[in-house]
Amino acid sequence: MQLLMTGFEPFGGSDVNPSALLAAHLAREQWPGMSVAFRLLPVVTGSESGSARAVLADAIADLRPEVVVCFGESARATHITFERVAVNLRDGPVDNAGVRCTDLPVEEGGPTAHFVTLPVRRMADACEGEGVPAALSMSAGTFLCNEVLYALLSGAAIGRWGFVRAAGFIHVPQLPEQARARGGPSMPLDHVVRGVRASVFSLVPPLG
Ligand code: PCA
Repeated sequence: MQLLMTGFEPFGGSDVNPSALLAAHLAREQWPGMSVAFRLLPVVTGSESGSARAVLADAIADLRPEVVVCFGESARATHITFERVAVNLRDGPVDNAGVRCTDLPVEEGGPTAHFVTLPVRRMADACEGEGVPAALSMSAGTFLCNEVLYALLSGAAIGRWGFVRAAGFIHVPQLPEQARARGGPSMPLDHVVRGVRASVFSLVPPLG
């Protein structure tokens, strides 16, 4: 099974993004029965060259993964947060290219929402089984994580990426060092890695 993991570059004045550290770390590990690749996504909205969506689309075309798991940071998250849905709305803070979207769709004329196709409950249970708090979420927000998830699910749904059998998004809490600088909840990276590793491992044996 070919699995693609993505994380985002730092944004919002931080010099680190735990989602990239996590995904890069996991992609370096040995995964029996799986081939795992990592790509870093820019925090850039839109679909033009250099955007998160364009980098993700290139990676998917290149690797032809059966499973895609994207990771992002949420400064509000207290748990490893398994997103269940993406909505057709871009309304967020300024991205790393200085662009802010207000009241824009991800895809003009696209459906209101797409459901994630990863077995999120099984994955969250596996995370909890490692003693790492997990939660299912009904909103990935309206910034770039939601945008990337919407585009990913849309591409898989319309058969652009017919080989993608399951795709989804996991938000992870900020790191303790980030929380010390700006407040809010946090989780040490080794806990995040342990919980998410178990979640991803629960995808083997293969998806039903
Ligand atoms: N989190 C942001 C975008 C990049 C990231 O790691 C979000 O939740 O949309």
